Amino acid sequence: MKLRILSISFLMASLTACQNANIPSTSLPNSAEQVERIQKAKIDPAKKYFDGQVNVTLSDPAQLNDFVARTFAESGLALRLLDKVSGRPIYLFEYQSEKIPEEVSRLVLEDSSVLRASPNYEIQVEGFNDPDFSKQWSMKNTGQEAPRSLAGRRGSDARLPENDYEPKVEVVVAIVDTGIDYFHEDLSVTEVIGGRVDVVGGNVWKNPDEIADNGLNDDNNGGEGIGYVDDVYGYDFVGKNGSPTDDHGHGTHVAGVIGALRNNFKGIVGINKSVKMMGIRFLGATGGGSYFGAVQGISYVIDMKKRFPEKKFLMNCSWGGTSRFGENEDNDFLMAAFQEAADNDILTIAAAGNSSMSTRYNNFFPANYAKDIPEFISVAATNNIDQIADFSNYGSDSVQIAAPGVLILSTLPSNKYEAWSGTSMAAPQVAGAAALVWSMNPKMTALDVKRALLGSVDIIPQLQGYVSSKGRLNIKRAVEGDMNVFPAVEPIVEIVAQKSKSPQITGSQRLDHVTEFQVEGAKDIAVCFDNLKLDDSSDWVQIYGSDYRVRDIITGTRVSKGLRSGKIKNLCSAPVPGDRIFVRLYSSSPFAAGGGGIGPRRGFETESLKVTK
Ligand SMILES: [Ca+2]
Ligand SMILES: [Ca+2]
Ligand SMILES: [Ca+2]
Ligand SMILES: [Ca+2]
Repeated sequence: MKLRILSISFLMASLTACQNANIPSTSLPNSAEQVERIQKAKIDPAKKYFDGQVNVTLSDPAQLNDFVARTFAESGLALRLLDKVSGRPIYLFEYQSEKIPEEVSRLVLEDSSVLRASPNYEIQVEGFNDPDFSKQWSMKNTGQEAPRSLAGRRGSDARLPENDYEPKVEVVVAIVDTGIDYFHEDLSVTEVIGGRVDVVGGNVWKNPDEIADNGLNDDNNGGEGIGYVDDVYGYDFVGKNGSPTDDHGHGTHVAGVIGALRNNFKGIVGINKSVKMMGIRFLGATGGGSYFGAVQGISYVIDMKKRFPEKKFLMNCSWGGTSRFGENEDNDFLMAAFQEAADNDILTIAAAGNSSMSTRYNNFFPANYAKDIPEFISVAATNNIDQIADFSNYGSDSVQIAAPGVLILSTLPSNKYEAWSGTSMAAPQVAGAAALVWSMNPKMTALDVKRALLGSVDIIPQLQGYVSSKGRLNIKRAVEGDMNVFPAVEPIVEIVAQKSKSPQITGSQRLDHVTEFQVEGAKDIAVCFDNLKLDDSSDWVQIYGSDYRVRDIITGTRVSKGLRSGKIKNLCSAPVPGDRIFVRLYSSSPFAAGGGGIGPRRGFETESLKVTK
């Protein structure tokens, strides 16, 4: 393997010599160690220097001409003096060669007259040199306009720390999605080796035990006869091959948020300086896929975790649907897969969904597994003034945290960039933060990482009732362990007795009835039911405020689960902002359709209003 790289490096050097006939070809030995050093130097995207320049300090200024002559005679390197520091033997040379400045520095250091030698590094003003960082309001909100949107509010962002945290342990983030463009200029560092593109650095996962493109399952993973052949960057469960490339864009967008390369003079800034992103492709070119494919992907990740127990594993799941994989939680294969991941200390971060509904009573999977699996986080989306995004699902017990998810600029296949919106874009902010926290705290469990994230949120009043942590992700505080001592300054909550009854629905009656409540001076109001009876298929209770935006939907399916005699006590709706709340009881179709007779009475009785002032 190393020999192959050697011969190519050598070939490149010879070509250069031919192009520049006046520069003699190098006689420098290309030791394996040297090649490795060059590779290492090249793969650090944070280092940017002036090509073809080197700083040299000599022990004696009188040595200058002899030094230049010796260098040319011994290594064929023609140095030309560009500049010097007056009164000191410190020189800036330029040279013509394919050699990188690190290599030239090491070479001239061997001369006895040289005290110091180094590449001429560029100095940058503070902050990131990535050209589009200023458009990433989600990372640093300066009040700039989000692309195609209104001006934001300073600080309403995920609070990206600008420190380059060096990981203490390797964290693998499996992006269970449409694949990843793992050759993207802002995700990995690539080189052409032996006529094919290879990843030599950056934030893309490479399976160390698998040899690419040899048609063999070198690490023998995936069981006998059905193993994963050439799975270097993850696996493609749609195409059933080892190249999870992305022909949709979604997975690559997610990847950019978590680990776009920082300070590489390209594109955007990811949350992690160093992370390994594994492509698990189970969604095809149209963005569609099956839960079965998801289970295959999750099982692959669990198997990899078992092979590399010292590494930390996370999964980002920016997808979902309203159906369970099985009829109930006992027969839900998808939930069982996530539970097995949790049992193996894998933390899953999922998008809460984009249906503007409360997932407290409505299904949305996998996000709602957060209700049952502790090592699982459901993420809602906020906009650039820290409001819940108008498309975002929410739930005071079903969704744990909010993160920026409106017009998020990130990577797309073929070195492109675009701003997309969705809880899909919010989840990777939390996944990226989780990777960063875990990389700095190797002793943490998946559950510890989740606690660190939820405990360090910025408490946002307008997120009360929408996410259980009551706040928006703060990456800087999470990685610094700056936890909220008190959960929040609790708002004044008043319980206002409010007895009222809806009309009773009986038999095959149709009904559409709205009950309105008002409490002067209220910031938000939730309605609490004493008695709620609804039919599984045809009855709905919608909760909305004076903006007519539905904040909660309660259906018979939800309230009848686990209840005796279909009656529920102390069920409160999601809160509605403002001083008015509307409860709409809606019965769409005859109750008797299935039973053929007169059913029990349905409707609601309210007990109280929960009012925040
Ligand atoms: Ca394999
Ligand atoms: Ca192979
Ligand atoms: Ca493929
Ligand atoms: Ca970048």
